[in-house]
Amino acid sequence: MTKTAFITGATSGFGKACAEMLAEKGWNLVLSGRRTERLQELQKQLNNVAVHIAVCDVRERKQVEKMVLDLPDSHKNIDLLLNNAGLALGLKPAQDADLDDWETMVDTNIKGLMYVTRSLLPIMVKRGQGHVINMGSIAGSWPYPGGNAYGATKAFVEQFSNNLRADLHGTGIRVSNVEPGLAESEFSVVRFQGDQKKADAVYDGTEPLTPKDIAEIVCWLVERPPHVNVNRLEVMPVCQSWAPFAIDRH
Ligand code: NDP
Ligand code: 8X3
Repeated sequence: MTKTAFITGATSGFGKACAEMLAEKGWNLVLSGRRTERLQELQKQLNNVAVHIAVCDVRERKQVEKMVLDLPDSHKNIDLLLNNAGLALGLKPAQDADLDDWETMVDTNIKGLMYVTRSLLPIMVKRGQGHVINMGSIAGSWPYPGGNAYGATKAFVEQFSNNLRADLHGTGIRVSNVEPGLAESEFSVVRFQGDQKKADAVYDGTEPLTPKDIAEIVCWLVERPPHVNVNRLEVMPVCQSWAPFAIDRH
């Protein structure tokens, strides 16, 4: 039987790559994001499967609720919810950071993810099957200078994922948190407010993860047998690891 995936943040990066890979595997798709044209282009591109477009700003609770209510019967039975929409804004230390940026990250990465999850879960629970895959980050476990509110939102995603597992005990629904490190997408262009040069510098001289790497991981997770739940999966490119603790010497 054909399966259906609901992907937030499908207009770019990880979300788009996951849509492409799941379509190759024959999944029907609900593709969500704010940029309508990109969703339409992707729908045209993925013409081997049934794609429903759901234009939505995940920060808007009413829009999210309507998006779920408006799902056509053909796309109501969600087997995979990929909570991927998210962003980082800025890299300034906390004392200089823009509070509006912090609010946008909280509204998108935390509240948006909660709205989508809460709206779709009853459908999944009723069916007694499904998989929620949340897009966390290494930033949720490992602090770095300038990571401040972004890292904290991803720590929320990790703990929310664990708590979802506890609540969904006995329902048959799986929950996984994917925690990628350095990966090249539009992430850094967004973080640096459109400054492509600054964004490119993040990846200069490195071999970062690609959206395709993440899509392969998402597909692997969802293709595990139904009795197997991977709770969290942290992945970095080989070029990335940890640094020593910073010590301020006088
Ligand atoms: P991209 O910037 O390429 O993609 C982000 C996606 O999120 C876009 O499709 C965007 O769609 C969507 N999005 C952002 N804000 C909203 C909103 N308010 N409402 C709806 N959709 C929104 O970045 P990535 O693919 O790299 O990021 C995907 C996820 O992975 C994010 O949660 C990010 O935090 C996480 N991540 C990224 C890493 C990286 O290094 N790239 C590493 C670890 C985690 P649109 O603008 O059309 O609305
Ligand atoms: C994105 C990875 O290290 O830029 O979540 O925070 S990092």
